[in-house]
Amino acid sequence: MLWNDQKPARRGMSMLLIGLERLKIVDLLLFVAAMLAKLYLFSEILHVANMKMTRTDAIIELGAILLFSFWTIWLPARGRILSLIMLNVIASLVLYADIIYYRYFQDLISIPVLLQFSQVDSLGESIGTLLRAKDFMLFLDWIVIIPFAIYALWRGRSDLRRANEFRRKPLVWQKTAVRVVLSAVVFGIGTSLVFTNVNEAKRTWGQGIFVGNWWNLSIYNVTGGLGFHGYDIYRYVKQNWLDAETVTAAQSSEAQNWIESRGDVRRTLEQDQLFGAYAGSNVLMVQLEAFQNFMIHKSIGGQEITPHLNDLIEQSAYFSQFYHQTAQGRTSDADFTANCSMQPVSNGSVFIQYAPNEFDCMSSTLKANDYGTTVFHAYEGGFWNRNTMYNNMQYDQFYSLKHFTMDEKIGWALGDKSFFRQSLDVISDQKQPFYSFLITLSSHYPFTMPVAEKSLSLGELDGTIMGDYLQAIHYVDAALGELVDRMKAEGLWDNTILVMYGDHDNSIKDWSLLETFLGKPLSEVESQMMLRQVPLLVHLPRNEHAGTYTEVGGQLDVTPTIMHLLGISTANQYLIGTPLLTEKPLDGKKVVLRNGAFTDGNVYYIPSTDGIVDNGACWSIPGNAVTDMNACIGAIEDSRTELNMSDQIVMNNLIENFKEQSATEARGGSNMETAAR
Ligand code: GP9
Ligand code: MN
Repeated sequence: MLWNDQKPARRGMSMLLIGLERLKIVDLLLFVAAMLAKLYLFSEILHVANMKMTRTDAIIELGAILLFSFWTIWLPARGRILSLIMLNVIASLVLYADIIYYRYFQDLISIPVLLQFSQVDSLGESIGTLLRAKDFMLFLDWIVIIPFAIYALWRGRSDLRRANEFRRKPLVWQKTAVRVVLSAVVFGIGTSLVFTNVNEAKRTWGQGIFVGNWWNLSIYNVTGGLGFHGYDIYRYVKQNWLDAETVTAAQSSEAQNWIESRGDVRRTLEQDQLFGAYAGSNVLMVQLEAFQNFMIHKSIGGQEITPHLNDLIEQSAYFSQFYHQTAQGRTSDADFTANCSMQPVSNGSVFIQYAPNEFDCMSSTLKANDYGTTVFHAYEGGFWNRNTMYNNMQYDQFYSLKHFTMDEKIGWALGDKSFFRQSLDVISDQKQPFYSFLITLSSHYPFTMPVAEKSLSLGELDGTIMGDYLQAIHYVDAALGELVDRMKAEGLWDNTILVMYGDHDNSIKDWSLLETFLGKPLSEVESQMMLRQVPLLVHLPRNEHAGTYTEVGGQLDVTPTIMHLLGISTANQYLIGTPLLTEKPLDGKKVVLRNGAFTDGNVYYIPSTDGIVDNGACWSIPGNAVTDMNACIGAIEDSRTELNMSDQIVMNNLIENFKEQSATEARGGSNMETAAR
């Protein structure tokens, strides 16, 4: 007999190997069972709120396992078994890495995260606190399969040869035919299990998840663990290779000249009186969730909706014609446009798709100018890929949900009053000067507030989504009042520039509710402007330069405005915006919105969805009527150029090239100088 001369352990291994080979794809079935168990365990260990594995999830996982492993059927027995073991080891390690990463970052590992290794590296020091004994269960099967793999590698070939010596061998074509048909069947089953269910989710409860791409966990919720990584690889390859358009040298230098001309505009403004008037001040900037400009100075049932902001406006520079410039990336776009002064991309979010790229954001510039830089947002750190993007934006520290004590639950997470209170506890101890960026959340759609915080009498808007919005804004306004009081109490009021702006519209689609609230019907241009306008307030030490500024501006102008006040030159930086707070407003200022709309304060161009210029409408703002297209035509061209140039730069990471080029030129210049001397 084959194993008469073997020790019992080796004999067992040998029998197992021969048994698996004789029973054909039993090894594949064992692999599927082990992987399913692991993925179930994975979902239990992660324990993400509202994401328990359902029957449909298990079916999708099963399909994904089949797609992951069907190709092993092409291989001869030993190769197939070893490949399945290899797949098991890879999948187990990836899932384990996900678990560790999730415990720290509340997200799953993706390729861009791996490429930006310094972020994963920050796990290093806290790794001990992230390990749990129960994680061992993920590797239980290794107790058998690892020694078995070693045996199969070492003795497998000769065992199988000896066992098969006296068996009738099928012809090569028979073997090939069986393998091709079987693998095609397994592949077909896997594809249909995954895609039928994922497409159903995309059509129903998961609409927009793959377009918005806002959180890896939301994608995992649809695709499962293996599916998420498959999708992540597809997303990366598509973006970086399949869809990647190469920029020619001519296009790159066109984009460089264009953006440098924006720097030239800012350079001329450096002669302005206000340039550097607040050098060395702290900067505290608050991005307000869904806070629209039409809330300011309004009352309902005799009560002011934003009494604290209305008071603060008296002491601040308030921009009443200020626009959000966001697209699908919503909150993350507002963050990007206001901090990095580039247009968002039209599909998806820069935070998700281009997080590792080079930008000249306020945080990195201020850090280079010896500021302490922190960002605060009381929600999961992985949402909108913030962990990765904030790392790239060079914040010293990101305070996400896990850093806060949940002592006031409102809407998605922590109430803004507690959020400000706890953030100020950190800020007041920070080294100065600092840049602190706070992102609120309580007024997020659908504006669910606890009864105790609903203090407005709403009349006919009671019980409507607009009514809920007003209650939420009223609460946020009170929270802002507390923030100001606290800044005064901490001695920060007179050495800090306080900036506030709304991130985007409130997502209420029913215009009639807005008309009811305003008590008048709105023309198309009025509704478009109302939808896009958010407030911008800049409070300066000693209430200086307070007043209402009616010149147009947008989120891309926020960083240039603050840098101007601090006297930090952005003339050589790659930013699109221009300072809004200057002694004399800039001539011909325009705000370009991502959908191709623009305004200069006199006209407002509403583009048509087909992109044909003439199908859009050029509105006169003072006339509240459509006017001759000639009043818009030149600026439409400029707006399109702005969007194209910004896309070229953002999507091809051109800022990195521009900087390398100027560094080389500078080196060349100094070499020539040395040679001349
Ligand atoms: C969550 C918050 C909400 O972190 O940013 O994002 P939104 O849905 O408004 O884009
Ligand atoms: Mn938002």
